[in-house]
Amino acid sequence: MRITEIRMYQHDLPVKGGLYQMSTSQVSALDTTVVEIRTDEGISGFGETCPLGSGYQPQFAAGDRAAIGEMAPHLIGLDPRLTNLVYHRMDAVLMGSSSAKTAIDVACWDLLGKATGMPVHDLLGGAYTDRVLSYWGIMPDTPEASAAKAEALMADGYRRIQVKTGGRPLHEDVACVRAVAEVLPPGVPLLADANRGWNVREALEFSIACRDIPLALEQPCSTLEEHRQLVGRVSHPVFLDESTADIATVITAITDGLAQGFGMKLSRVGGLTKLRAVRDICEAKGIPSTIDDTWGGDLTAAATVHMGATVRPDLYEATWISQPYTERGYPTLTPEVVCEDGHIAVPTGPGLGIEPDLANWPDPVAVFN
Ligand code: 0XW
Ligand code: MG
Repeated sequence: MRITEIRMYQHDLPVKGGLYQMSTSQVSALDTTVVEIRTDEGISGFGETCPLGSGYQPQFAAGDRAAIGEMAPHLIGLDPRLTNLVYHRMDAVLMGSSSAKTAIDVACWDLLGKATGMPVHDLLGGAYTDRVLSYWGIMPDTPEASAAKAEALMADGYRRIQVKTGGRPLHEDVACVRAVAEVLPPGVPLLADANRGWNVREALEFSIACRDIPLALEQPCSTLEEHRQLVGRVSHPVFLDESTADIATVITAITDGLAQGFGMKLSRVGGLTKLRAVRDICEAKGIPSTIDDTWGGDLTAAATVHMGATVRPDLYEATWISQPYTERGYPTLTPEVVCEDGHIAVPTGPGLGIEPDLANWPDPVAVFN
């Protein structure tokens, strides 16, 4: 099988309710890029990359499209089923750009699955479950509203809660997290996710103020060096998210005791090929992790859910997908990947198990052949 053409599509995914807010950035619509890899055997594979605006990670949508355009001409003629070799070529052509590489890498896994008749979760070693747990990030609000939201989420079947913190006076974060903790049933994991919004002093103060609450701090500070200063000084486990840009950083974070868990994102580490390695390293070291992405439509959701289902259950935290937060996705011919009762069904068809409805999509923004 050979790659004959690569097409790139663009969609806008408006945020339900108009705004998604974190400590240091907010977005109202997400600009997503879908890659279609066409082959000489008449089948196509699809992948997607959808950064959370341009202020969340170094990657941004227009940059991703430029990066895909830089790499695509060099991939024509390769066998897409040989995912490591395709990756090697992408790395030879362009440094970094993990989120652009994700769209291409996932499309290759989709093709490998379609070519073999196997769903991606089987290619990744097999799924432990046919539906994965999801979780919800409660945006900054009053303690009363946050607690009410947490109660509603419990009634909806969610069993893991993030409270977004940072970007406001620390005592407000403490009050909110405390109010949410009070209404959560025992055993429901609670994370205070500052999305890099605190300095070291704030992270230490928050942890001291919440010492009696079982929770984890998710990406409290910005840099690895700041997180190094938290080791042995905070009362809570730390989950790293935005810092873990690649496999080497994941290894450092584990080895140096900087992270007791990860909020892991597909397009940050560079696709299923890289995330599979991260999954296996975490398993070897006994480190729990979520399997998420920054945003995206059904293709991204399918890719993360396939991978999430293959994480050893005692180390699997949950998979966040953007569907409950997105006004409208892009047309597909298969049922949408949706979160119901706080869980997401793992797609069963070959490859990603998602078929885009190309007849109802806009024309590609670029075609490479
Ligand atoms: C809750 N998320 C997975 C969605 C957004 O991408 C941010 C994020 C996080 O944990 O930071
Ligand atoms: Mg996070």
